[in-house]
Amino acid sequence: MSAFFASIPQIAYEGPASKNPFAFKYYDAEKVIMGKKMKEHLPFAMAWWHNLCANGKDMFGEGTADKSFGAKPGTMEHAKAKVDAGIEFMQKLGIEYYCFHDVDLVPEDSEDINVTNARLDEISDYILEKTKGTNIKCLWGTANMFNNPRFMNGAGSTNSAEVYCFAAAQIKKALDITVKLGGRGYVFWGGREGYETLLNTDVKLEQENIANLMRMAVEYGRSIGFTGDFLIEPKPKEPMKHQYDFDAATAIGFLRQYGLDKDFKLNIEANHATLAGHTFQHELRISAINGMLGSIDANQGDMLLGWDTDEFPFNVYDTTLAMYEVLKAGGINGGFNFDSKNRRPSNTFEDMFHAYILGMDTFALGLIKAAAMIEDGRIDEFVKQRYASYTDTEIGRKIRNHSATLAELADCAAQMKKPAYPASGRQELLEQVMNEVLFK
Ligand code: XLS
Ligand code: NI
Ligand code: NI
Repeated sequence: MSAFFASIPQIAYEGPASKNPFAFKYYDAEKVIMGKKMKEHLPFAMAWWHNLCANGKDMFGEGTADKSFGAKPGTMEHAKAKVDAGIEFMQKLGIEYYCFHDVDLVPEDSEDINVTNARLDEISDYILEKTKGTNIKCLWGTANMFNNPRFMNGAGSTNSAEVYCFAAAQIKKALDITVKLGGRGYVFWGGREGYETLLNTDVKLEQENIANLMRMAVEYGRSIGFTGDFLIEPKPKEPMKHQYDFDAATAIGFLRQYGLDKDFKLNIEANHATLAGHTFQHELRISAINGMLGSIDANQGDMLLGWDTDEFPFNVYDTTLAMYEVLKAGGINGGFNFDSKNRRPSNTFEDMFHAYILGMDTFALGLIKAAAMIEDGRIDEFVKQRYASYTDTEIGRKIRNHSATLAELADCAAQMKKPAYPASGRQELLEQVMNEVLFK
C-alpha cells in the first residue's frame, strides 16, 4: 500500500505543554476517566464524505484541495485509493471507526443502479480485505438519497412511486453493505424529506410514506441480521425550506406515532441543533431523557452564518456541556462521527490532520471538564435543591407520585392564599462555577 501521508508522523498524546502540531494535547486514548478509557468514552469516526471526497467545492467556486490520491476521480481505482488513504489516515490518528454514504464509496452509474450495486460489492470486499487485522470498523452507513436529481422532491417523501422504489433499493443495498462491514448503526438523514411550499405538498402522505420506508428498512435489516440501531439525524432545513425531522423532539414524536421508536434512536449533529434554534446540549438532553440518544455527529456551526458549515469542533464550552449530557446519559451506543470539513483555504493533507487533532482534543477536553463538573458536584447539588419542594413537602410528593387531584391542589392554594416566590435560579453563579472548572 502506498503511503499518502508519508510526511505526517503517527499522532501521539504529548500533553498540554506540547507545542507539536502533530500531537494530541488532551486526547489520551488509554487514560481512565470516571471508570472508562477515553477511547471508550469517545469512539471517534471519520466521515468518508468530508475527509476523503470533499475537495472544498462550494456554491461559489471550484475545489481547492486535491483528493485524487493518485487516481482518476470517478473510477474504481480512485475508490480503492480512498480506502487506502482512509485507512492510513485513521491509523495515524488512532481512529477506529468510519461512516459512509453508499456513493462516498464508489462512483454512481447514472444509467443503471445494478452497475453501482456491483461496485459496492467490490469496494466492500476491498475494505474488508484492507481492514483485516486492524481495529478499523464501520460505525454506521447510510444511503445518499439527496444528491441524485431523481431525489429532487425527496426520497421517502417523493411524489413519484418510481423514485420511491429507487430509495428503497438504495437503502436495501446500503444496509447490506453496512451489515457486511460490521456497522453498529444505520442512519437516515432526511436530506430532501421536506418541502418548499405547501401549495404543492401532501404532508400527510409524505410522512406516512417516509415512515413506511423506515418500517420496511427495519424489517429487512433485522432479516439480514442487523442488530444495531437505526438512527434518524434531525435537521430543520437545508437543503429544503422545511424538513420533517426538524429537531429531536419532532423526530421522537414521529417515531412514536409510527411505532418505530423501539428500533430507532437519534444521531444528534451539533450544527443541526443550532440551525433548529437550539443548543447542542438541548438536543442531547431531549434525546437522552427519552431514551433516544444514539450517536453524535461531531461538528459545530457558525452563529454568524445561518447554514450547516460543518466546522471542526473548537468550542470547549459546547463540548463540555455535550459531554456532560453524554456522561449523565451513561454514554452512547454509537460514536462521535466528525461530520466536519476543513475550511476551503485549509487545503493540504496537513490540514486534514490538524482538523482531526483539533476535533479530538476539543472533545477530550470536553470530557475531562464535564467529568470535573460532575466531580465538583455543585451544579448537580444545586439542581437537586432547586426541586426540593417535590421531595421535602407532602404536597410535592403527592404531585410527583400522581396521587394529588386538581381540586386538592386548588384547596392547598386557597389555604396558602399566595405562594412564596420560587428560589433564585442562580444562573450567573452556576456559569461562574463552570468557568472555575474550565479554567482551573
Ligand atoms: C447533512 C448531514 C449528513 C448526514 C449523513 O447535513 O449532516 O451529512 O450526516 O447523511
Ligand atoms: Ni449536517
Ligand atoms: Ni450529519
